[in-house]
This record gives sequence, structure tokens and C-alpha cells, in this order.
Amino acid sequence: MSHSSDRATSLAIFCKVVDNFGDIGICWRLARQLQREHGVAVTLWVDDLASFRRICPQIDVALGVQQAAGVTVRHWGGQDGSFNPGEIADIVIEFFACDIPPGYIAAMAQCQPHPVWLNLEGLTAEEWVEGCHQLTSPRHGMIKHFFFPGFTDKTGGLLREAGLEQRRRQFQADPLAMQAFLSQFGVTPGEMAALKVSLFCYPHAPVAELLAAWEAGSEPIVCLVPEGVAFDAVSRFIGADAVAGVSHTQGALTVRVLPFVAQDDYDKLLWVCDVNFVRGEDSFVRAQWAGKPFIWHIYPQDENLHHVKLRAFLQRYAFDADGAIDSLIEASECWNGARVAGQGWAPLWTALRADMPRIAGRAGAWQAQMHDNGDLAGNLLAFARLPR
Ligand code: TRH
Repeated sequence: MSHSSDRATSLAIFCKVVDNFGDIGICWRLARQLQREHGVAVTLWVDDLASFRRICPQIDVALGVQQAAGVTVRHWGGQDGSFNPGEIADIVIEFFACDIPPGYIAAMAQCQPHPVWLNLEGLTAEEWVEGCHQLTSPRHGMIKHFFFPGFTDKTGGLLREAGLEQRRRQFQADPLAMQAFLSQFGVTPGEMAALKVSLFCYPHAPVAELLAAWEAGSEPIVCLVPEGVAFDAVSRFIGADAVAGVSHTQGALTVRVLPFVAQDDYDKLLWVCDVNFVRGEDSFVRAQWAGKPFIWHIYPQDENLHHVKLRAFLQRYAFDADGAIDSLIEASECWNGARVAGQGWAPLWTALRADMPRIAGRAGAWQAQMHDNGDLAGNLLAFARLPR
């Protein structure tokens, strides 16, 4: 364990991939930012390199240890093994309450001083997080701290890299760069002029209904969907397996299946589209930084707890000076099964489409509000470096 007089210099993140790409997506983003912007020596322990490789193609799934973007990536094989105190980082982060190896904890307890131990929690807009953020709990003779991302200044804030806003604005002001980005996926100049929608959701979203509404509508729409997303509904629309590279046009709608792209390119996809359907936690936050209207498909939880979380977010987000943005609230709730789309998706979409300038205005104001909370990596590091 290395101790400089006033600054922590090494940090370990333990990531268990429970499901999908959000766990590693968030940890990878955080790891890179801590290294790049704060000069921290980061080791990212991850148990599923195959999932990691989907969002970061340079990852070699056969390697126990490798370097990527200045971060040391270690395959966490579930084995325990023993560690000596010299191998322990100054700051240890367990993501989503994953159990870090007992051998690692034992070595942490031998360090003097003990490393700063943080449990990085999931994102929710519910008010209770403010009361739980930075709470402590004694463990193995040490203190574990709970750190919550969030949407207010009484939480850890959201992941946001320095210069992100500038990169986005530059890209969106450069039609040639946007064209080049889209044409690599086969998007034609005609399609570029259509309303562009990216679609990332869980399999239970009412995708078939939405596609039908777009198909029957009067506005040309191009829906860009990463491979593997809404596979059944998209395959039915296309009339063949929805694999990367295939596309199909029917009525006003063209659906194009994209390869699953690297994480930085996914940002560009959100920036280039007019509307984004996102899910989970990480793409949800990235859609907020894209500054475009978006619909969130929240990760489902038992007893419809996710509906509570969805409404807590909408309560913060879907209001402006003129009051509630009803079309956004209705479409979001229907997309998540929290409300029945009584008249089907056509009127929901029509209302949402009409409100898009208003929603885009709200998106800009929201960004400014979120910026005031600082960013998660900076807030987390500042907390870890507090004298204790
Ligand atoms: O993949 P997800 O459904 O992950 C979820 C959530 O994190 C959820 O909160 C968690 O409990 C669950 O996992 C276990 O959605 P999310 O969070 O948006 O993560 C997707 C990541 O994949 C994100 O970092 C963006 C990235 N991505 C790419 O890199 N390329 C792509 O083409 C796409 C579509 C996504």
C-alpha cells in the first residue's frame, strides 16, 4: 500500500458483472476517468472479461492481467488467494455491494492506516439516498462507507468526464463527422435526413407496437438498433434475423441493425440521433449528457420497485416552467409497463414528437442543473481523501 503525505495514489475497483453491460460499463468509465483526470493508479478487478470486451474491444479475454487506457485490468476469477498489505490499494471500491475477496479484506485490515473502503451503490432519484449517502458501517475492524451517485448536491452526482460537453458540441456542429460516423453503419444520405432514433431497451419493451406506429406514420424515421437488442421484435419487422448490417424499410420506417459498438462510439450514436431510447444506468446517464429527448427503460425489479424509481426520476426531470411534460411522462410510463397505453402507441408518439422542442429545452436546463453537483469521480475522490 503506497501512502503519499496528503494524496491517495492507488485505487482498486471490484466489479462483478451481474447482468448485461451496465456493471462493467460504469466501472470502466469510472476507472478511466480516475486515471486520466486525477492521475490515480487504478486496478479494475472484473469477473467477466467477455462482457467487458463487448464495450471495449481491446480487452483480451485470455489474460489474467492487462493494461487498457492506463488502467490495470485484472481478471477476478472468483478464486480467493492471499494478498499482502503491499498489494492493497489506498482506496478500495466495491461496486454494487459485490463481496471482495476475503484474502483481500484480511490484507486491508493489516494495513496502517486502513485503506478507504467504499461501496459504490446504484443510481436512483429517490429522496432516501440523500440520507444514506456517505453512511458508514464497521466491518472487520475497518469502516466501510456507502457512496451513492445521484441527482442532487447531497449525493455523489453523476459520472461525467471533463471536456465531455465540449466534445459533444464539436461533434454535433460537424455534419461531416456525423455523416462519416453514420455511414460506417451503412446509413444512407437519405436516411440521415430522416428523424434518427437509437433503440436500446430490455426484451419486454413494447417495441413491436412502437415500430408499427412509426411504420404507419407520415414522418420518415430511421431506427438504429444495436445487435441483440429487442431481437424478436426487430427480426419480425425485418423479416430475418436481426444481425448487424441488416436493414429493412416499410412504410415510413427504416430499421437498421448496428454492431454493438465500443463505449465511446455509443456516446456518438446518442449525440447523432434526434431521440434516444436507453436503459439501465449507464446509457441512461449518457442520454442525459447527449442533451436530446430520451425515453428510459429502467432495469426491472421485484414488486415493480422500478416503477417507483422511474416516477422518482420523472418527478425531477419531466417538469419545466410550464409544468409537467405530460407526453414524456405518459410515454415513459407506458414504455415501462407502469401505465397502459389505452389508445396504442400512435397517439403517444404523436404527442411526444410534438413536444420534442420543449423536451430538448428541458434537457439543456437539466444538464446545467446536474453540472452544479460536480461529477461522481471527482466527488468520490474528494470524499476518499478527506482526513479521517
Ligand atoms: O446493459 P444494461 O442493461 O446494464 C444494467 C444496468 O446497469 C442496471 O442498472 C444493472 O442493475 C444491470 O445492468 C445489472 O444497461 P446500461 O447500464 O445502459 O449499460 C450498457 C453499457 O453498454 C453502457 O456502458 C453503454 C454500453 N454500450 C456500448 O458500449 N455499446 C453499445 O452498442 C451499446 C448499446 C451499449
